Amino acid sequence: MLAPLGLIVAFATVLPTAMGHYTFPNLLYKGAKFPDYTYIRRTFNHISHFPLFDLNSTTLRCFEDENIPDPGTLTVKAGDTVGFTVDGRIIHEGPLVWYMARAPTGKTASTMDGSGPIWFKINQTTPYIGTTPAPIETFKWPHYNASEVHIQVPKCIPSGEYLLRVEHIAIHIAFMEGQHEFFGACAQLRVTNGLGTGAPWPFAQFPGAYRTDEPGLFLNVHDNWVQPDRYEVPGPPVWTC
Ligand SMILES: [Cu+2]
Repeated sequence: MLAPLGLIVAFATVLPTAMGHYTFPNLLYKGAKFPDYTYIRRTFNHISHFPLFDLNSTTLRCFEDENIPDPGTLTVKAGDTVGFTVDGRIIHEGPLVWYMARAPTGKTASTMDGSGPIWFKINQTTPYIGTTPAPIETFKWPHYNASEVHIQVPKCIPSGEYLLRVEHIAIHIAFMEGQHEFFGACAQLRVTNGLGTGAPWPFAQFPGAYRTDEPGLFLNVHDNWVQPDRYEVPGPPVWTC
């Protein structure tokens, strides 16, 4: 299936992974950088930096470690921008995807478990075509090599307690089904000043939102990949105010 050049490119891309992957340990807000896993649920890979492969795992919800202490909930205003640091930088090709989920009745950002169809997508990135002719450079991803990522909390959501979920999907070896790599984390937010005029939709659940054989997770992005403009980011469409 693979041309020799594709194989070489693929392995060249895989090599840096032995040096480590990436996590999202610090929340950034209004110029502050909070300590590791403050307002962010500590992730299962906080030491190993390993990716998550299993799309049927409940770990996909927040990449959460077992028996974590409550990291606390940060109060922000709707419309504010918050960020996550990337420990290790985003060293793989793939989309950066953002979701939020409101705490169900009787739950808070710290007590909700992220189960059920409660997640709405607020942003995602798509590749753009580069101008350099080298195979890897014929396409680019907006957050490749990023050490921080940022997102605006939608202005129109109702005030309330939410999880904010950041996810990077690495697809550099996704020419083999199931070899997508998922990285992510959830921040616990108390959103104030929400206009409440927007009704987020549609909702997804984890696990359940993704399939190993969908076009955005099972494809070869190497060897002069010709359709970056048609890349289909996994999951539901983005909802905006
Ligand atoms: Cu990797």
